Amino acid sequence: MSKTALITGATSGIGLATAQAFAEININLILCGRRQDRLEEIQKELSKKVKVTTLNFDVRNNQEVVHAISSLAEEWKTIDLLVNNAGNAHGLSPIQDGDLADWDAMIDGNVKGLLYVSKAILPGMIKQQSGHIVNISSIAGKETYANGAVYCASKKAVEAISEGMRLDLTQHRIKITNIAPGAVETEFSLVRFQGDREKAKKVYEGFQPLQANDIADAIVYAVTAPAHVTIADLLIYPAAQAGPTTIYRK
Ligand code: NDP
Ligand code: 8X3
Repeated sequence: MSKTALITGATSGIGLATAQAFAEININLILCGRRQDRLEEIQKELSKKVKVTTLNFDVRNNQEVVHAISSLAEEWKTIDLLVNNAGNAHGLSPIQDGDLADWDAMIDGNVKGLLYVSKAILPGMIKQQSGHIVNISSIAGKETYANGAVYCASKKAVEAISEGMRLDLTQHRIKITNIAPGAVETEFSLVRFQGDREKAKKVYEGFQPLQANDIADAIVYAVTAPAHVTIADLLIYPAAQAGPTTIYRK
């Protein structure tokens, strides 16, 4: 029987590429995000291959999360795979100049949002005694870089949550995969720099960054591993990258 995946942040970048890759291997999709027009467009595209439904909610709002997930029709209630991908960086500045709204957006979205969604999905997985959660962390979760303290803190939290989830949920036959990408060319930098296209473009200049489908390939590898294998943690760089801010550019 086909599996069902719920993917947060499926409206662009890594989440969208993962949805497309899952559709290729016959995984039915619950696509989540806030941009309704994109959810509808992607549903239309991927429905040609698998069953697709969409949920529009902000991961920062637990009421919205609980309402959306509990509103799923009976045929969507058995969720085999959860990809906790929604998240972004907001701003890049020394801690003393940090903007409170940016801090809230990162801590509430990248950390609390991931927890809220997991909390809503876990009772079903525990009841089934099976499941697989993929948490999208970052190189920022492994090493802190200047001007990125709060984003890095949010991703270090993701790393700790992945470890803790594995410790608590392995006994329920739920696998946890933590994936930490380096520089991936998505809308990530556009969001970080509040829509400044010039600034966002510069992040990826002079080297070949990862593309969203490179990370989707790794997610597919993790979720299709044999039942007795857990891919616990992956750090994935573009070939030109050697550290969070060490990138060899032409
Ligand atoms: P994008 O900006 O392209 O995608 C972010 C996705 O998250 C969008 O689909 C967006 O959907 C969703 N999202 C953001 N905030 C919320 C929210 N509050 N509620 C619901 N959905 C939200 O970036 P990426 O694909 O690059 O980012 C995906 C993940 O990968 C993030 O967790 C990011 O931190 C991580 N990452 C990215 C790297 C990179 O270099 N690009 C490297 C390492 C990790 P919508 O706006 O429709 O809600
Ligand atoms: C995204 C990669 O290096 O901009 O998590 O933090 S980085």
